[in-house]
Amino acid sequence: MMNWEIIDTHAKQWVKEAGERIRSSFKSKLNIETKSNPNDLVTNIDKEIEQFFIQHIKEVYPEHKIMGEEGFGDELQTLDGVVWIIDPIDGTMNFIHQQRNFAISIGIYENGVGKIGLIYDVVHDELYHAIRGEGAYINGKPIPVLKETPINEAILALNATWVVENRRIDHNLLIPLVKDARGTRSYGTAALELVFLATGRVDAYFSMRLAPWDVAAGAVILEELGGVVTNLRGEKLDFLSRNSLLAAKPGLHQSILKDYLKGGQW
Ligand code: 2AM
Ligand code: CA
Ligand code: CA
Ligand code: CA
Repeated sequence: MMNWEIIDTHAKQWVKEAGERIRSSFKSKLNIETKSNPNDLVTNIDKEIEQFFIQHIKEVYPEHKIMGEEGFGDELQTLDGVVWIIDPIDGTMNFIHQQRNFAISIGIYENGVGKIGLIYDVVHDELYHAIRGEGAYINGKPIPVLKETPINEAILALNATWVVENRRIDHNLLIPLVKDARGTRSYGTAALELVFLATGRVDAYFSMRLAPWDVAAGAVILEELGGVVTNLRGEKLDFLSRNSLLAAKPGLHQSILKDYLKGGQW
């Protein structure tokens, strides 16, 4: 039997320490590089923090596997065993431009099933956290389970780029959804958007394309509270590839799928 409490204690300790390193980095000059395009950014801190986690995990849990955004982890073909899915800084653009609205995100999975989710809002010193079957917490305080919200009272988190004309997607189907919702918000960090949903600050979050490390931790936290996390076709996510995402309060998830997204090419 895996002792998730002990793994969780280690993970929390490392996340806090990594957060402290990130806060200290605000004093020094960042080294910024681009990845797939001029707006896809990475810094020396993203890389350092990922390496920091890998070093600790490998030392204490040599048999665990690691999937990290910046590529210092293992090359995984399966999710067999225990896999740490790590985004050292989710919201790198915000980190660089705003020094806020970013988070550390760590999901710990066993044979593809989410066991632990940790999302640390470094600047606000807020740690969102769940162990499967034990509820979800913010700085140790239980988060209440989610209540249903109808679409006309819902705040949707989404990135505006998905609603403008885009050959890859059925953006026309999103227009009625955005019109019917009470409001929209865009935070530029999937991990925090998922915990804002977990705490009821938004009611649904969707994206056309996210990587496993953007969602792995948030999915564990949300599902503990009755939230529903699927792709835009309503299917289970595949944590070995990129997925679209619809995460929402329980009734709202079903109605967005049925009343707005059904039949779309996602
Ligand atoms: P990142 O900051 O870790 O890269 C921004 O809306 C959200 O999408 C962030 O969570 C961001 O994570 C993620 N993101 C940014 N660029 C992306 C890309 N090229 N592919 C997939 N996800 C991306
Ligand atoms: Ca990135
Ligand atoms: Ca990310
Ligand atoms: Ca990242």
